[in-house]
Amino acid sequence: MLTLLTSMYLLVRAVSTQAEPIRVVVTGAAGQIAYSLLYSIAKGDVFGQDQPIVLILLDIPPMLPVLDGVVMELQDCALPLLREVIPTDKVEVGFKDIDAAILVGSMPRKEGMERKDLLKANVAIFKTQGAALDKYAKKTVKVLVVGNPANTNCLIASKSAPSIPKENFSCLTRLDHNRARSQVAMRCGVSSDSVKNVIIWGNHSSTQYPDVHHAMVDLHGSEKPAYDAVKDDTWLRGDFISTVQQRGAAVIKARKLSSAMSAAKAICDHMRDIWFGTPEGEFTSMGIYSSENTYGVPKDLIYSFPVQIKDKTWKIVEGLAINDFSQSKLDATAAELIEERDTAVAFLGV
Ligand code: NAX
Repeated sequence: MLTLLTSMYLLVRAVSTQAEPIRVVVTGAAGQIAYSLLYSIAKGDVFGQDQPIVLILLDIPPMLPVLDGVVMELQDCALPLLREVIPTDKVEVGFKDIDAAILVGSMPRKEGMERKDLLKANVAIFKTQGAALDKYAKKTVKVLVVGNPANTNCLIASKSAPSIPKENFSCLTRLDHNRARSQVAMRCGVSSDSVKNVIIWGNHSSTQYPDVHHAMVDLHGSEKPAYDAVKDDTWLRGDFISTVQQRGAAVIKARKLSSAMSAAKAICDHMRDIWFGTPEGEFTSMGIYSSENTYGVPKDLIYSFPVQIKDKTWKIVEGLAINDFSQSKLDATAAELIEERDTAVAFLGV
């Protein structure tokens, strides 16, 4: 019996170690977020410890020499799951048959540049990349947009890839979600995993609405609503919200560089939840396509909602009570997204 069990175990192990590699592309791969991100992906933190990976690094032509350095470092990590690393500046190579796309690459804001000009430069990149995804990627590809303005870039990429389901596209608001979670945890003197079900609504910008009306805090064994645990409504409705909204700017001011380590961690959290699902009874935040006017959010936006994920499919958490204070904030961030979308669509003609 023991021998039979042992040989079955060895067989299962052999099969699992022979799993087909998945192809994952990271754009902006020579940039600072990618530098913090690639190691975690390559060592199995996102797609699983038994999932071999072909990692494709896409950036623009002047960055190819830098990519060579990143490739050497990945090789030098001697990671068993990493089957191949492909550096490229061509979308037809970068997006060929991919299973997951993490679109970080974008144009940074230059001095004196208007917000609208930055938006136009970036949505043009995401139009091209959306069209390339449509042409070259698997139809099951999961696309995560990180490059800013992340929501509108994601919308444009999705509109430019009509053969890929809109549900396969999402944008990163997990960093904001993690920031909100951590702020509440620090305030209550508990670890971040003692706080669950915070929500980021709307745009990944300073109009986003970090909402803890449905969050729960485990205060040393007793679970309480966040408002009861924090016991400071003024802070929760004031400084807490502005701290999360302005956190990116605060990091830039202090570090003279934008958030990279925390952004990379959030990307891993987001993609891992898509791949393996959210824990039972918990939800997370991500920018997804609004098709149903849920919570009064206009259709045809990429808007951050509370979601639960199962079998690689998200579902908006519905039926949460939204008070007037919250509703006005949901509406304000939607208004900004409508303006961004209309500017982008008029400019690109998509
Ligand atoms: P970096 O400037 O360090 O890197 C960007 C990289 O993108 C560069 O290597 C650049 O050559 C490349 N790139 C530019 N155009 C490209 C194209 N057409 N195809 C492929 N690659 C291209 O920026 P980094 O700090 O890594 O940030 C990247 C983006 O993430 C920025 O847009 C940033 O604003 C955004 N962020 C979004 C966050 C979110 O939560 N959604 C948080 C972190 C970050 O601020």
